[in-house]
Amino acid sequence: PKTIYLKDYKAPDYWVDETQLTFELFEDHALVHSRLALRLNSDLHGDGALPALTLHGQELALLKVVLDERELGEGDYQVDDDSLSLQPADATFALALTTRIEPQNNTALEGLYKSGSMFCTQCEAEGFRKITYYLDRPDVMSRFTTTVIAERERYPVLLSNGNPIASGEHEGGRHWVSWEDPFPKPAYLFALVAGDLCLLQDSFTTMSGREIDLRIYVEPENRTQCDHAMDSLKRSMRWDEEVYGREYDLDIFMIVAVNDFNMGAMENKGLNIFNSSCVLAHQDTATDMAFQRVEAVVAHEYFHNWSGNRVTCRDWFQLSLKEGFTVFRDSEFSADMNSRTVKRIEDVTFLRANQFAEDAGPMAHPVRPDSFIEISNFYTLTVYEKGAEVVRMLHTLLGEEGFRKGTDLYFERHDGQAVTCDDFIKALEDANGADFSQFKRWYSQAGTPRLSVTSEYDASRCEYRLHFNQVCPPTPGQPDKLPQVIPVRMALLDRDGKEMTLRLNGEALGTEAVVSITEAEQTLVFENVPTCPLPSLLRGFSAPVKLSYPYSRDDRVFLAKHDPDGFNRWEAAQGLAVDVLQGLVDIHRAGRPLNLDQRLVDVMRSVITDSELDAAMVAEIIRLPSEAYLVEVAEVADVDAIHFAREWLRRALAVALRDDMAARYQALAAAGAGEFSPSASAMADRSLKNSLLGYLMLTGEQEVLNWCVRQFVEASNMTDRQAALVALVNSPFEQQREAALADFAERWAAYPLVMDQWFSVQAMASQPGALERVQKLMEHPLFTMRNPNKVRALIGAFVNQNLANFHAIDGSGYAFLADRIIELDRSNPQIASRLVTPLSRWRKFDDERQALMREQLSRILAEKLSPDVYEVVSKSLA
Ligand code: B3K
Ligand code: ZN
Repeated sequence: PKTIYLKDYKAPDYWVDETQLTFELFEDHALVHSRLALRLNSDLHGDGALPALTLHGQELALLKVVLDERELGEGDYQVDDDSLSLQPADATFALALTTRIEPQNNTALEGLYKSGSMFCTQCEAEGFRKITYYLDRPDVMSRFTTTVIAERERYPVLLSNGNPIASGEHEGGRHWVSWEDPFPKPAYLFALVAGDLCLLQDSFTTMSGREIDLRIYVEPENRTQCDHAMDSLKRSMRWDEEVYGREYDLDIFMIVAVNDFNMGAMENKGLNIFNSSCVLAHQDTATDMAFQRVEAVVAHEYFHNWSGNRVTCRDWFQLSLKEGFTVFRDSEFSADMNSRTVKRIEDVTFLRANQFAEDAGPMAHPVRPDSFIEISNFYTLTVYEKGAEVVRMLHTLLGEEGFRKGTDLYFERHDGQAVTCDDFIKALEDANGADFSQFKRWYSQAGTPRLSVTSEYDASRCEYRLHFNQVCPPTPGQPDKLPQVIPVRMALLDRDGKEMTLRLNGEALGTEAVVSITEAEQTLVFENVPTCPLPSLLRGFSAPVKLSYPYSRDDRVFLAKHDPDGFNRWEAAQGLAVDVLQGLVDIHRAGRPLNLDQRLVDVMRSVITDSELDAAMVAEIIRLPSEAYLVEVAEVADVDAIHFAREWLRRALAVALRDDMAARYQALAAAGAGEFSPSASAMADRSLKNSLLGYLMLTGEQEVLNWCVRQFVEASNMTDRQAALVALVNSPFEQQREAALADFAERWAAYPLVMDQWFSVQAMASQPGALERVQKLMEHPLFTMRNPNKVRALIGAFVNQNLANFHAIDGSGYAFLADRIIELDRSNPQIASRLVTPLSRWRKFDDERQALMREQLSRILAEKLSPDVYEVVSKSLA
């Protein structure tokens, strides 16, 4: 496989001004007729010399080639596995092609494929070349007209991008619909759907008074589960107008839900295609978490209409231009719709447990990568989540208003263009007179910077000094790093937890400030500081770095109780819990008995009994750091000790806080009884209630078991029911556990997304024997390796979330995963490649496990592999 480099970027030799497509869909094949209006790129070829035209194409049968009305013979063009080349005779010309493809055999779910009985497409990043020969690169933008022809009976609904312009009947029960998209777009935004779908319809009036037809298409049995997605869509449209001044541009906006989909959703122009897991939500079948995910993904895809579609990427190295920005936009939307602090805590928790691990592993790459073998491997946490953090820092540095001026200029200047991350930065700079040249290192340097802070108080001069030291560790291909711009939002607290006025270089900055750390070593001297303060640093996680400050446990307790900043209160409690857990891991490894630090009990009790505090915040504060995060922060991770210590601490806390937890649980259960409410506060209550139930079940009391069984049986919604199931499945009460699982499966067998939860709950259960259970579940009639959601629910959950069992010292988890990767690579390389991640992290573990994991990676590498899996496995072993 070949490596592609950003430095080799060249503009295309030809443009495609018009793209006319006709699809004839049949049960055993499809015919794709394309008619392209091509034009020489005269910027590159001013002398008029005509280079050969080379179009991308894969897995296509080429039936016909017509150049300017003349059908070409086989000697007139060259075809290989990846391309079609021919020699044009004029600077502008028309090319008509017919290809034959077999969507029903497309198991990679890229290009045109079948999900159940429906035809659908996924073209990003390079799937369009599996439909027809084309200049399949994002800087080639074209106006598309698409006609879809299919049997009316089976496929009454025929959709593509843009507006419907004509339709009609053909002989033999076939019908057709034509669609026209007035906005030039790259091929990756093309979409087509044909199926027997039902429709939820609504409308939205834009800020300029235009009425938009909103449509959600789903399979008939899912009709009642679309209201939340529709509400989320309307709120997203309003929010993008209010916050970014962005109005929707077509007359119709469609969402289609499909069951077989490699990721969450896709922002095709005017026709978003979604994994059904990111559309469907009803309280009987979906958890509150699923509701929030639907809201976030609907918003994300909608926001792409501007950040991605109207302004798109020049090449795939610029992916974060649209993804980082759009993730930032959707997370701000969710923050505005729900609790801002809780949303930030969730995002930061996710980033630190997952993206930090990626940044520290063999696949570490900059937000704007320099090279890749397979672009599908670069839809990563770094490009998405770290990319969003980079945009967030720009927002922090410019402030709300400055940032908006910058994005206004960006959208205005680049509307209809395919641009780069540098163009984005340039617009923000130009609109604000700012200089982000050093800041841009966030785009080019991989790795998570470590920011170490120490302090000194000089009582005689009333001066407080903070010393900052930043180091970014080496990553593959980048041994040495330069200092980055690190915005640190901070305050100084006095002994009562009150914020002091900050004074730097004679200037008063108020009680909270953002200071930019730009040097490897830097000292800030705060003046007029009357008493020795406790610093509250990196509030709201103002930069994606690993911060360390020598807080004592008592300092953390103080901050957890008194920091006026909610995010840092949580951060202090987390820091305390991490510190306690790391201590317990060490004690356990030394073979000594564990003991409980009462200060943690005290912090937990104070929030559990605080009815003023947002219940969702309480739930976040009492949630212990995940095993994955503890692995990430360990030098060499002892998974067994981490699992043991964490479980021990959970149980110890449950015992110590039993009465307070029980009282709060009972109160919340009573308050939530009766009618289901989808409100944010009801969700927050459920979240806390269920977290308490999880703890209480660890006491092993019969009385708690009764509460749990009762909640499972009487729950008015899936959140409560599933939480009770999780608690039962992780409990030692075998009979109740098996009964609940059987009952759940019987009740929800007809709901694939609910059954995904059922598979996951079991895959994540930490008792010994989990692998055998997973293997047995693979035989379950509702399980299939062909459906990505099922693979993620069972295999993905086991290898990513059940660390103690996956890392069993006999190597059985590793061998199992390697087998699944090899098997899946033959049908769906993208999904197979994602599954390599846990094995790629081998450097984190002890020698024995390292050897076992590498052995499995080598075994995979010895197979005939897709470029996807080859890239991740070979880089993991390098
Ligand atoms: N842009 C798509 C991701 C496509 C992934 C292709 N392998 C979804 C999103 O980020 O909105
Ligand atoms: Zn996206």
